[in-house]
Amino acid sequence: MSRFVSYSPPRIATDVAMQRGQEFLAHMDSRRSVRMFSGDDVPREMIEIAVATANTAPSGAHQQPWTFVATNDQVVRHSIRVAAEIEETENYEGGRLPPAWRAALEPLGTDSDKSYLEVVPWIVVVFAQKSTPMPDGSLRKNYYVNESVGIACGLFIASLHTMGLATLTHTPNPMGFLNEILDRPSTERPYILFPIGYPAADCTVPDLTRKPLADALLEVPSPS
Ligand code: IYR
Repeated sequence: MSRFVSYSPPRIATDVAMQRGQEFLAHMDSRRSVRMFSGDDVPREMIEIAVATANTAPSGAHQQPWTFVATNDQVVRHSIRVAAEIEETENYEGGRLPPAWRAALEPLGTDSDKSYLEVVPWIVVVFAQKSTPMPDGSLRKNYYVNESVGIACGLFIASLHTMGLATLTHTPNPMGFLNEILDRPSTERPYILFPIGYPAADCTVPDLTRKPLADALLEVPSPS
């Protein structure tokens, strides 16, 4: 039996709404993925705020199928770096990345060096719960897990950027080692690893542009 409560957020005047929307757009457009971090400390509360924001995401059947695992432990970050570099060395130097994939990555200048994993004060690994153990011992199957966790990660990134923090949607491949290092059950799959910190003073990012709105947004003409 569902229960409903009233929901009536205030209607915002269109001009004010568009102004806000434009400001949010400009803010998000100033975000870049970062691989060159400062080692400056980031208070735990900022990580908590970002995860609390992610935790507001809509999800399939409101199952909220995510676990955010945060660490600022030097030893854990070292273990993650070592394990990630073993996999990425196989990818880049061992020929596991197909040539077309390597070519697609070339403009980003990525390689098997993941030293930023030890520079950043925080790593947050997001796990997707394929199923969730319930208090009665049963296992609940979750729906639309990828969509739900992806949306939560988007909100997480937006929150970090709002606080002036930098991150990278890092997906060392394969990343099953994260279950072991972070002690997560086999019902959870590592989804994205976020190194989090301030950008290094001499940080550079690839000179990329975003595709024009006309390529991202199509409008279906009304049938005449
Ligand atoms: N996981 C590798 C390769 C990689 C893949 C994509 I798609 C990227 O956008 C960036 C990197 C790595 O982390 O280097």
